[in-house]
Amino acid sequence: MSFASSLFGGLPGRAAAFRQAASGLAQSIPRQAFSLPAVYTCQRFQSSSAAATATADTDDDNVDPKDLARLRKLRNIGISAHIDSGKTTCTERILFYTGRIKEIHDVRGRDGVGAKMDSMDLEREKGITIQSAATYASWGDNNINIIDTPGHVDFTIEVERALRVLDGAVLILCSVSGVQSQTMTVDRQMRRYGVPRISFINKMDRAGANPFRVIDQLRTKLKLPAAALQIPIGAEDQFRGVVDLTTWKAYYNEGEHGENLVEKDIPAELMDFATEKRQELIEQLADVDDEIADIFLMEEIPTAEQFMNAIRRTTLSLKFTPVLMGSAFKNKSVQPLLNAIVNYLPDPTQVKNTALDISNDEKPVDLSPYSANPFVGLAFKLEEGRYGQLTYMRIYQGTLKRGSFITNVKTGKKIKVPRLVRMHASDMEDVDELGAGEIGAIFGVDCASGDTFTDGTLKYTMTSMYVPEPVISLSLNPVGRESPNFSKALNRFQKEDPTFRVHVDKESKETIISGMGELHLQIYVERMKREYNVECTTGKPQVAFRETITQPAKFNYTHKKQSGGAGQFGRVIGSLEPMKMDEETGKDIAFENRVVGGNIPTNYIPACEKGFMDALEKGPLIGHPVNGIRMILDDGAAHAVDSSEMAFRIATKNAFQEAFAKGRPTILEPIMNVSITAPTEFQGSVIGGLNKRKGTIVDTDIQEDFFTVTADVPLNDMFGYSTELRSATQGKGEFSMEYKEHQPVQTFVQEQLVQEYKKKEAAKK
Ligand SMILES: Nc1nc2c(ncn2[C@@H]2O[C@H](COP(=O)(O)OP(=O)(O)OP(=O)(O)O)[C@@H](O)[C@H]2O)c(=O)[nH]1
Ligand SMILES: *[C@@H]1O[C@H](CO)[C@@H](O)[C@H](O)[C@H]1NC(C)=O
Ligand SMILES: *[C@@H]1O[C@H](CO)[C@@H](O)[C@H](O)[C@H]1NC(C)=O
Ligand SMILES: *[C@@H]1O[C@H](CO)[C@@H](O)[C@H](O)[C@H]1NC(C)=O
Ligand SMILES: *[C@@H]1O[C@H](CO)[C@@H](O)[C@H](O)[C@H]1NC(C)=O
Ligand SMILES: [Mg+2]
Repeated sequence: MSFASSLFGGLPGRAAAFRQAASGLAQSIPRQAFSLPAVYTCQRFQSSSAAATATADTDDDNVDPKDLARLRKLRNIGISAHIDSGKTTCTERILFYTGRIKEIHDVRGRDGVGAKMDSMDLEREKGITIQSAATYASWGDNNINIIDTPGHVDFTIEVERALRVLDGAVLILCSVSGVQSQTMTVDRQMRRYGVPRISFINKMDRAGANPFRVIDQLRTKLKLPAAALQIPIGAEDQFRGVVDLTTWKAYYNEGEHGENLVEKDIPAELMDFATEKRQELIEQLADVDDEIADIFLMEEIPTAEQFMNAIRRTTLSLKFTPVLMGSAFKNKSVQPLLNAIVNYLPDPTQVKNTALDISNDEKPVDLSPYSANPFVGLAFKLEEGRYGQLTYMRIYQGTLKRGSFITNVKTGKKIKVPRLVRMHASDMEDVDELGAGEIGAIFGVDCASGDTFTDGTLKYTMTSMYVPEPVISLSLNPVGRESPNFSKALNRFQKEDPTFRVHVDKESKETIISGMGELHLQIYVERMKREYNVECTTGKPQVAFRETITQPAKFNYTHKKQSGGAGQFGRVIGSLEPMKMDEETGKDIAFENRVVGGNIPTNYIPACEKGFMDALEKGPLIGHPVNGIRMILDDGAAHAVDSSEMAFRIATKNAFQEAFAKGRPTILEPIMNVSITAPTEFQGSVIGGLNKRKGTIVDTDIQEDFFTVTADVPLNDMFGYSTELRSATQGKGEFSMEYKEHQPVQTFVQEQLVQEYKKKEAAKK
């Protein structure tokens, strides 16, 4: 029986169709697909994707065959892509076709219910995803854990932590706007964690849909060897189904909800095009796979199974991404995506995960994803709920049982697992145990995001995830009576979201919140009001400026006070110099002590370093944090009676400020990578608008009726851009932006900022 030949036999009724789909699928997957040679195990957290040497399969010998069978049928996948590409809509269809939910509710649907995965009120109102949500479904006898992630870059940490713990991903693209700058961000995140992915071109029903242009962009913009496994039948609002180039059949969705996937012969008029695209697929695969290369050289056509095995091999080793297409909203061609998830994305045994063994000098150790091994799990996400903290956990090896004891490796604390659940968006289902490779959540356990848990016999920690720096901040003032809810809410948000920071300005005593963008902060302000009944007024959003110097400067500073009482004396001599970010440590500030001969007694050196840290907090120019500086302490002097830690701390701080002024100081501002897509008729006004906002155009690209322009624009000049773009393009333009780097502001801007700051400071006195 060839793959999918008996798929969807056309039995009446949805349930029957599901069963049929499921069993047909399960039988039709060739064995080999699930027993790939070890070399195809994909490597996580290594830069070279293809270099697969070690393998998680090494101890297969003593693995319980039942456990192995379970793992082979498990997929942990994430759905990520740029904003509004249809991730949540697609997940909703997946849940429906797998029988997980009984009816479909659309994002911004007219019924006002909202999609299952967008469970927060605010998400349903705004029609966007804010928090990633986890769920699970079964397709045939395969179990799939799914995390739907937000697309907006303000919530990028949600994507980051999902990709950290998932084995594979679906990259969704829009058939019209294609690869956008945010797609590139997601692509970088996927590469960072070495996640194999399949691509799904959604919205094939839209006017201007062109999947092959999108595939071109995958190749050129993302440098991804990609090829379509399907071609569309009908276009735009006539889009009816797909031709599968590997099985050489056509598939249509029939039934009220598109629940019957009907297999037919390829329409005659599409034969030529299908043949051409199949050849393209063979050529792309031949580039990255030896078996297909041989078949290609012999000018033969691979069988469906040869195709499938090659696509699986190359996808797992990150050499290829298969491209599928459909329209989630129109209930078209989602089932083939589910089949592809099972067929082409790895099971947990095919992903290598590494931990560091603390009891052995942090030596890397491979984790082995079987239930019989000692338990190792990573807490990757926290949520404060009605019943206490909900901790999402990925189980890397061993079994997590309700009532068992686990140890937090960082704190050494031993805790009992009071309640264990599987998540289904905001609902949960209690379970007694979760096996290796699973994703679930535990209740009522206090820990931090990124903590590793073990059964107590191992001292392993997993590497944590990448956390980007906040770029924007606001002052926040509660209205009316002081309520403990204000700080309660801020503490909770801070704990849940590492990209959200709170601090109190020492002088103004105002609470300052910082995060990844205006929307990010707005959402928290709104949640304070709804969930904690604390209404707040906010100050004007400020970009996260930084201060630095551009040339070295020396200091020789004496702090001296001898008027009555105990005197104070401390002298520090040395220099400041600009410092680039250290690639390894990620640090761009350093304090170096080169004092010899005890001119500053060693016990005062830490106080000097503290003085340096004090000075970094609030830069001399406009009171923003100082970065990119190394302070070198060469020499100094102390007094037998009058010197103290305090005296050296103050001396160093003042010395820093004195030298800073001589180091040609400059203000740095965040520069954003902005990408705009709109119909070509608006190109002039869009580019004019960017110029007004001090944008530097990096690239423009015209594809049929649409143009895409990429520009570097200071974040400080991007306030209110979405409104401007909407009116400049009659609502037809879309834009996305992400943080690129900090760059010096223009001289006149610096002068302006400094004047403003001086005025504000003077007003305080
Ligand atoms: N025409 C068309 N519209 C679609 C399709 N899929 C989704 N949409 C619409 O696109 C909009 C965004 O869909 P979502 O599913 O919320 O997109 P998302 O990727 O989850 O968005 P974020 O989570 O906010 O990043 C909604 O209005 C959907 O109805 C599709 O296949 N065709
Ligand atoms: C900025 O965007 C362009 C095009 O979208 C891309 O080529 C570039 O890599 C991006 N750079 C950064 C730092 O994000
Ligand atoms: C898709 O299926 C849902 C669920 O039954 C239905 O409400 C919706 O109208 C369908 N959409 C289309 C375009 O057929
Ligand atoms: C504080 O927040 C809780 C919800 O977390 C809410 O029930 C309570 O009413 C709030 N208290 C006040 C004084 O608003
Ligand atoms: C530092 O200043 C002191 C007093 O102002 C002076 O005696 C000393 O020579 C100076 N040292 C250096 C290295 O300039
Ligand atoms: Mg969404």
